[in-house]
Amino acid sequence: MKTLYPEIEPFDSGMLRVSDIHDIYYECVGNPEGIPVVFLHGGPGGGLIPMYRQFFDPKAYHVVLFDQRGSGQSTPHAELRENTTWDLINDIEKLREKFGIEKWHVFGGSWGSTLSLAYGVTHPDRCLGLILRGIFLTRKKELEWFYQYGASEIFADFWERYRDEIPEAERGDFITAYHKRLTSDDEKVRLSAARAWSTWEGATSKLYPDQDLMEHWEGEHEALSLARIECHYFMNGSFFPSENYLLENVDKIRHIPTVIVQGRYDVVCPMTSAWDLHRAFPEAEFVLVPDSGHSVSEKGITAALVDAMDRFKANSAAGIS
Ligand code: STX
Repeated sequence: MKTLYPEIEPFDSGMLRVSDIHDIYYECVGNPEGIPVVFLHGGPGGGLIPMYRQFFDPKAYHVVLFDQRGSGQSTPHAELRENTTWDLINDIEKLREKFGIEKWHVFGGSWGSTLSLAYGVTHPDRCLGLILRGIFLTRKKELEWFYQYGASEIFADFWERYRDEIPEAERGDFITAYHKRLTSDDEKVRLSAARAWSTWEGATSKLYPDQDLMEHWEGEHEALSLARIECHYFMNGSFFPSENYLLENVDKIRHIPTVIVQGRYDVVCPMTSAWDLHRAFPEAEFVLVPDSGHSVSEKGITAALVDAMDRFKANSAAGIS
């Protein structure tokens, strides 16, 4: 089974001004002359961790990673103004132009898969390939499953904290109730809601709950950006013009070499969405990992992603796109 490439430091990093208020942090790893890849992290609001650099053979790939608006080291932190899906797509284009890249592979999991699909249907000519993991189409039923009722039945123990943050009278609509608190003027209210929201996601991301992951999302910086930005996007239908926008537009990307990697026991983004995408986009390779939850750090998911990137590298060397 394949594992991650060794830890690696960026050969370049910096801040890029993308609006009157936002600057985004970016970093490049690997070979500056290599095959270009852009890495799209989850959430939205999840930010980068160093492990995301390690899916790519550093001799073969030039990987550009960045913290989406308000996430990670991007500033202002956890900012919701001028923060929409379309702003992020424009930022990806600004980065592509900054590095003089004509086309690149687009690699994203979870919300990163959503954003990869949205970027693909908007700029199909810029995509060499799409590598998508833990498919998330941001439809109402997906949000209800995770934030209202469904996942609550499987992770009843961790659900309590998420539930108890909200008074009973407001539990008919958790996302709205959380939004009120996450945008409160009271810093304590914001932080408490952010920690409850983010640790729910951290606790449910792996087949076997991982204490380190939960502690990571308990951190003030991480919890605030993940919770505030996710909730802001989900209150706004992720800024898509229609509920089924990504599936309705899938024909625009069906010519792009694509791999879909999905964990069967993904409770954050259940397999139905990956399956719907597979049915709508049968040309894409569909890899179902039998013993994994949602997280990119599940061994089977990591192996499938590294393998997909190694195969794209081999095809590219052989002159096959
Ligand atoms: N959020 C889906 C998503 O993108 C509903 C996601 N799931 N877990 C994550 O992101 C973290 C890795 C940021 C915890």
